[in-house]
Amino acid sequence: MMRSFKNILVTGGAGFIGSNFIRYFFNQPLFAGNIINLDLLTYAGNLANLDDIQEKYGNSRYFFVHGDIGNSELVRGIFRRYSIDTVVHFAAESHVDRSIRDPSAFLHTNVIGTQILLGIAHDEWGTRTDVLFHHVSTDEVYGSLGESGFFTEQTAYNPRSPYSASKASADHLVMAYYYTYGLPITISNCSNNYGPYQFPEKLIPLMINNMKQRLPLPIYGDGKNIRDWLYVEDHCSAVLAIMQKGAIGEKYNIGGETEWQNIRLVKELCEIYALETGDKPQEILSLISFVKDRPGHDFRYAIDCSKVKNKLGWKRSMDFKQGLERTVKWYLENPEWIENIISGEYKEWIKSNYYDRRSFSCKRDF
Ligand code: NAD
Ligand code: TDX
Repeated sequence: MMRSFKNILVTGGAGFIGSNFIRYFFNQPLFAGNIINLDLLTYAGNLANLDDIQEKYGNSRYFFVHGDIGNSELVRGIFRRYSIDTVVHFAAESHVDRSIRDPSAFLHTNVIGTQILLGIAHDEWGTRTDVLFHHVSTDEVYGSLGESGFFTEQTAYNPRSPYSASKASADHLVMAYYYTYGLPITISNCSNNYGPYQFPEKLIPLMINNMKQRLPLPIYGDGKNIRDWLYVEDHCSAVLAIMQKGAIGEKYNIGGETEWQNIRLVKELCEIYALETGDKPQEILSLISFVKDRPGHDFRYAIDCSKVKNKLGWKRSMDFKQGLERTVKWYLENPEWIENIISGEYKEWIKSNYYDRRSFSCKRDF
């Protein structure tokens, strides 16, 4: 059976994955639903990510509401005003380094905010079964792998950063609302995403932006940590497959089956960047700079995504190198997007260098 959706509340829809998801959804010719995007527009939220959607569907099928998922009066009002039948919950504080510096916003949004959304969905929906709460989570809840092995849906949770601890708490609350109150939920745990509109604090866009500005490319530790990469649209297609066909009360791992050491990835990015710009590869590669490691840096993430592939027929469609080329091109072709973001609060954040990075010397005075 294929589920259908009428009025979808997307939380965090002005962020990286949320905005890609909203665009992906409206590009599916078979979907006639409406989307209500609730976003607090923190430093990571950017309405410009959805200018095209606002222009095409604004106030007909797409509605933006500025606010906090932790504001229960606001959330309840949205459920009633728009007769919400589906929630896709992306809103979160999402950057591990920020969580190391100050976990409090992570608890507010990722834990309390998620509980408030769940509570209101339960209140407003009662025992309805034609509704769905899909929670978007991360593979980081499983902790850190050694050289071998994969995270499956049965892997025990072992979060090791304040970010992953907050996401793990949220996942547990979502399951608790299913077991205790029968709320119809699904959860996805995805590996590292990359692609257009990603905030330049995350590895790939940070490196591209630093290449442009001829700033050092900071590699934490020895660069041998491994991440499993997935193009953002492939994450969106997996979320949609789970919304349509996922079993209620179940979780699905999503991954790219594309494991790369950070140093190999950054070198590859340097080569692609040089090819696109005509710069000398050696000049870009020479920006690589090893810096103090992230505290508690998880060594390796690797996802076994056979459940979503076998049960729901999902598969990724983007080849990694092609996806990297497309991403580098997008950042080069959209300099004003980056310029707008690298102002205000983010500028202050870069200036203060996250945490102590004595070996990281900036060539440029911000
Ligand atoms: P992001 O930081 O780019 O976007 C988060 C969005 O949430 C922003 O628009 C922000 O304004 C909004 N937001 C933050 N606090 C809010 C609040 N209290 N109320 C309403 N809106 C709020 O994050 P992202 O990378 O797009 O990640 C989206 C989701 O996917 C997160 O839940 C994250 O944990 C999960 N995830 C991300 C990745 C990844 O690689 N980026 C991988 C797996 C899972
Ligand atoms: O400057 C850097 N140098 C560096 O070596 C940055 C920003 C990162 N790194 C390393 C740390 C990680 O091993 O690169 C890897 C990727 O780092 P991030 O982009 O910060 O991602 P990660 O910590 O793996 O978490 C991401 O994937 C899972 C997202 O930020 C999370 O929201 C998601 O849940």
